[in-house]
Amino acid sequence: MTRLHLILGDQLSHDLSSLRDYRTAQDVVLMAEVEEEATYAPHHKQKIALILSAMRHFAEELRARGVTVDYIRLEDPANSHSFSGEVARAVARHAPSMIVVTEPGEWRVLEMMEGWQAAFGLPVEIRPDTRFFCSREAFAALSRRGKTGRMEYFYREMRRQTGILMRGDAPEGGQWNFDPENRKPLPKSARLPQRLRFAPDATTVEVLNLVARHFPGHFGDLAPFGWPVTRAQALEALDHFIADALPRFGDVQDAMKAGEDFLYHSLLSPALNIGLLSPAEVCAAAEAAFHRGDAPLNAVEGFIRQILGWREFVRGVYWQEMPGYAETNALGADRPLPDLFWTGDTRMRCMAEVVDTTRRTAYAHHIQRLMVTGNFALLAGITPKAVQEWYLAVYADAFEWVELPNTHGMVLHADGGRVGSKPYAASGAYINRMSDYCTGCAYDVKEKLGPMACPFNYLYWDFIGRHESRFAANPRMAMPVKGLRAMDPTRRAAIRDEAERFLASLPSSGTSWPRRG
Ligand code: FAD
Ligand code: DLZ
Ligand code: SF4
Repeated sequence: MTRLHLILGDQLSHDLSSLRDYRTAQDVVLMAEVEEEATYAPHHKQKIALILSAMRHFAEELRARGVTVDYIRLEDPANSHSFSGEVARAVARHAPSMIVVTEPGEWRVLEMMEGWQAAFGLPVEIRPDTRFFCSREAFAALSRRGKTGRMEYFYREMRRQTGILMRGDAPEGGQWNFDPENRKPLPKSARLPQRLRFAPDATTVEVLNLVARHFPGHFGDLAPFGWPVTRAQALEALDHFIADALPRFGDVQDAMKAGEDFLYHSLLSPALNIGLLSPAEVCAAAEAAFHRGDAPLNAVEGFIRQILGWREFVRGVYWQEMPGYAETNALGADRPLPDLFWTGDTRMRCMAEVVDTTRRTAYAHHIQRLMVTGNFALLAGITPKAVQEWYLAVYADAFEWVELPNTHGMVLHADGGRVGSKPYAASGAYINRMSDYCTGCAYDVKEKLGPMACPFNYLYWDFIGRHESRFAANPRMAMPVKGLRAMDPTRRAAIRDEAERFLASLPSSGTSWPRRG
């Protein structure tokens, strides 16, 4: 009897658990391009193009290996445009004895899958996603041992378990974490590597045209499109990063520069998250560069920590805390998302730069996401749901399992401290130290109040003031609370007024940007 193996757009890995026992003579793989997935969040045009092109390439690779692929294109007239609808139609076509899937990356889709057994009267086997270092069960077991409260302790446990960057029982170089060496601004003399981008082939060009026709109102530019869409391209991108960017990745990991989108970052998150690369092979490539003497330990440890530590940690938190996690709003933030997040129309140069990068590339690096747009959303008290929808929509690498804990946890502290022990709130001084944005900004980063003052300065103190009693109870926020309490009351009132006036002046249309054309 035929088994129906469903593969989703972020499951493009030949060693996927749902493909493990595929039988060439009997079984069928179903892949479906559906509008529901392109519109449940208003995804950036490049993100949709990336996934559809990579799906089409992957289907061809499967066929070349003798797999029967039932591939439903977006413009197929009979397309029902949802996963459930396409599984229902495939069940009618193939009369399978069972449905096999790998667990998805979103709670929403898992819930959908859990309803299929009853809906179709067939067994549905939902297999663990084995493409991570730490399974959901292993994370739960580590939690029982008290190892998942903070990323750092989870990460050390992952280092011990995998042996990555270990010398026996001790961390390579005698230290677990080299972060203090990785916070330098970009030197003026820095020579940035030429980044490897991939010219669209015929399949990608076809998909780019499809996206232009179907989703013209979505956020973001479609061209230039340079993301890897096959495993072969993703492996090339990995080699390029290891050789040309990893050696300098560490020192200036937190730096930002106007007009430079990528600096020394890997740009590998889209390929990792859709399954073209595995986290294990990426970490192994970085570790090998260290052992060859091609990259220093601070760079390699800093890079591996992002994947073996943060990426695995946020996935564990996502599955442990959902579905309630998506509803968290510990700081009671209730302001709508200002339109400038979509338009970039602001005199704040840092915000305009990051929104512009995002629009052109469907990418921004971590510090831009955390300390510019994220910091603004935190200080302004924007409602977590709106911020979360924005981050899920605008980045090519955005999938809820990784995006939600970064947004609700790391950026907004909406989860009350599950991901981070304190909010990453900062005034303009931080952005000035780590970037060149403030030079040429309409505001003055040194001014604290008045029409020329950098908005981050008064927004910062207003934020501390709004949450004074909560932060007073957090030892890691003791310094800013002390600073606020040392301020004279007239200054505090002026800060509150200035912040309120500034925030009230920001247009917010109340609806999210992209309306489909
Ligand atoms: P590099 O700087 O080269 O880092 C290497 C890899 O480490 C990345 O490819 C990524 O796989 C991993 N990584 C780094 N930081 C994190 C992190 N905080 N959490 C999980 N993995 C991490 N990353 C996503 O993959 N998808 C998202 O939807 C996403 N949303 C984010 C939202 C916010 C508000 C913030 C602050 C961060 C978010 N991140 C997300 C994490 C991080 O910003 C991106 O992984 C990174 O910018 C991707 O670029 P890169 O591949 O060049 O990363
Ligand atoms: C994001 C996305 C988009 C835009 N389109 C599709 C699609 O047409 N077909 C598909 O199988 N997957 C798509 N995806 C990825 C899914 O949204 C993703 O697999 C789920 O959110 C689970 O992580
Ligand atoms: Fe951003 Fe303030 Fe610097 Fe302008 S002065 S770029 S608003 S931090």
